[in-house]
Amino acid sequence: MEKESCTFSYCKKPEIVVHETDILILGGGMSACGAAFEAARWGNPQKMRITMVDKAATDRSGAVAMGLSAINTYMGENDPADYVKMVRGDLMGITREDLVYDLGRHVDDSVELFEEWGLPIWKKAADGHTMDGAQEAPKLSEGGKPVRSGKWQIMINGESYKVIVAEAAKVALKTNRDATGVAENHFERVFVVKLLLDEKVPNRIAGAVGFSVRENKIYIFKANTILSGTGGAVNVFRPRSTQEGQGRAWYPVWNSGSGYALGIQVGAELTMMENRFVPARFKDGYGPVGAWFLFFKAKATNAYGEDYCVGENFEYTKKLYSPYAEKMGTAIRNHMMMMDMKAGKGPILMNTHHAMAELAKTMDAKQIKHLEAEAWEDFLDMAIGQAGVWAGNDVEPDKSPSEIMPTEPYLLGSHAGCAGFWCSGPDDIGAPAEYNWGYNRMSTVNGLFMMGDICGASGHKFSSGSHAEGRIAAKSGVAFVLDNKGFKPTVTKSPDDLAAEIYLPFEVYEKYKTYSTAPEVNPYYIKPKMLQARMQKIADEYFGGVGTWYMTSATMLESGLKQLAILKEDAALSGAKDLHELMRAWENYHRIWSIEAHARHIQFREESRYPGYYYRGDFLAINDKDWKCFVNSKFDPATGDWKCFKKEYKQLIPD
Ligand code: SFD
Ligand code: AMP
Repeated sequence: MEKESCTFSYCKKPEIVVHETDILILGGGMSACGAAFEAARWGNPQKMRITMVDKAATDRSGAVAMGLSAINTYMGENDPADYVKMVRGDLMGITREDLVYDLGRHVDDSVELFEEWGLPIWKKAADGHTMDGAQEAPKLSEGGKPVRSGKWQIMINGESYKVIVAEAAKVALKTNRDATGVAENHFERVFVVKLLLDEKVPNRIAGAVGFSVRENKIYIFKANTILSGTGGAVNVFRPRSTQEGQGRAWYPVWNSGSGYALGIQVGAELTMMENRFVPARFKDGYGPVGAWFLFFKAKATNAYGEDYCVGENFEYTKKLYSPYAEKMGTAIRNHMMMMDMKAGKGPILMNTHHAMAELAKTMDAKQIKHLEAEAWEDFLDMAIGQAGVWAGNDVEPDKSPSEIMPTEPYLLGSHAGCAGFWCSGPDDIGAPAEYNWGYNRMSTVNGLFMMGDICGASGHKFSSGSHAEGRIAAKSGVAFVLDNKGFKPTVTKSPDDLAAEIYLPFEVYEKYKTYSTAPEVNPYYIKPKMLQARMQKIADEYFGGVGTWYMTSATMLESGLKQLAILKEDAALSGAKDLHELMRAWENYHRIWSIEAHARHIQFREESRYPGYYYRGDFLAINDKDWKCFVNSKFDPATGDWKCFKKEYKQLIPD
């Protein structure tokens, strides 16, 4: 089909805003809010201009939009070296221990700030009983003891978690406006479409372009450095939910792979993109299980009341996945759950009723009532839909068990997954030169930093760690700007050309919309909803989604990648009828880049490193001899080539 271009003959030309800044923070989630706070702290005295751009409203954007009921990374009495051991064990032996250690030694400072800013954190009373955040107790920074659900996790009343963290970021951005006299430096509801490389200095970031999802405006940001915290990729695989329920997934549906796509397209090196996260979740509402396993001490069993992580299942698992099976990490637990489901022993049940009966043994009536409220609040704080599913199905957690099952796969690097970019680490903990070639958290593109979900090979940061990582990146970003003070970004592509590229789906739609009677079906364009369905079907059926029980192979990947190449061509013919669909069109485009990277990495790694997340049917076991290494890749923006290669793994923290 003919290549379409936008000459604004059919759609209206948008207003074009050019904004210059020293530091450009992309995203407004946990890492970006941490970055704004820290960048202002170091940048304000230097009169550095700091700008944040979020596709949504920062108060409720990103994964923490609904709130959370636990902070999953708080060191407290623990040693960061033990944290590294836990992360290494959970991520099947391969992790960037320098990045993980660095995060461990900084994360508590962020958690203490959250409390300072008003987040209620549960505390242990002197007699050992639990006090929720409403009760008066010393702060963590004053020696208050948090209520631990697990070794690393602490309980919070977190419905307003994101609003609290966003407020601190917004205040920081305001202090930067005051320090620099800039009129506006916080752009909400602006979707970033692509990054711009400098046209004079090779491999050097120069800016980003995006569009308002509310007004007819294009934004061109020119920057000395960019800190990207634009999150992971959700809805790349066909979700388990169908029809109107498709708006529900565990991870946030609005994190659409921008984080990956923006960096890939300018040639930033990726690491461990073969990894994904398949969480076990309460069925249909996607309610998290951690609080139930760790805090309420509930046990999950098959339909016959049997523990699926012991006996024959475990013996078989050890044969293929030792010595990692013994760590009983997230992927391995999933794997054994799937074994029972495939053997017809489902549904898998979380025995909430047994757990609550056990806890109630030592409680009076009032305390039992409180316990019931906490069980509901666990979901009301972070997965409200799950509370709806319970209410709609007459489930009383103290009386009956609830079904759990593995979800569709998500790409992320801050929860129990590690897909992301290869970033430089700290220079003071003995890491090899390949791990530390520049500024902390800088990608292989000069001036482009990665944080949170997209800083790779360093999972288990969660909300608090992502915030802390944003702060680490921002401090390095400030140093980078100071060291490159004279830099003037060179972007020769005209603002009109950039606007035409972004608005192409409008032009295509307006040009052809009368060629058919139903605007959803047209030979000249594809609407975002249909394109997304096609992408999800390819990912699900060829790259190991729920439809194949997470199974794929060299031949399946090859076929799927062929289909994806055709889909990518068709994506250039996306049609959008309004700003919302324009965003959907570009989100899809970002998702396609993310899933392509994922498939290419799985294709390269000839083993099944993450059973329970995905399987290579042609290499079903783990093969440490050949594959105890990182798989990295790089797309070359000049030639369009994409290369995968091995990178050596070095253990820095002894067992
Ligand atoms: O229970 C663009 N997470 C949990 N962390 C915890 O500490 N405790 C928990 O209890 C956690 N659980 C949990 C969690 C997440 C979710 C969804 C649920 C439950 C239901 C994980 C954390 O939330 C996660 O680790 C961090 O939030 C990751 O931080 P970061 O900064 O990497 O991503 P983000 O916060 O999602 O923010 C992304 C931002 O980017 C914006 N954005 N902006 C402009 N242009 C574009 N093209 C953009 N694309 C994206 C977004 O708007 C957003 O602001 S539990 O399951 O374990
Ligand atoms: P989740 O709610 O599943 O996202 O988990 C929240 C936290 O609890 C994360 O730190 C998980 O790694 C941890 N977690 C969840 N389930 C278990 C389990 N069965 N055993 C140990 N840790 C768990």
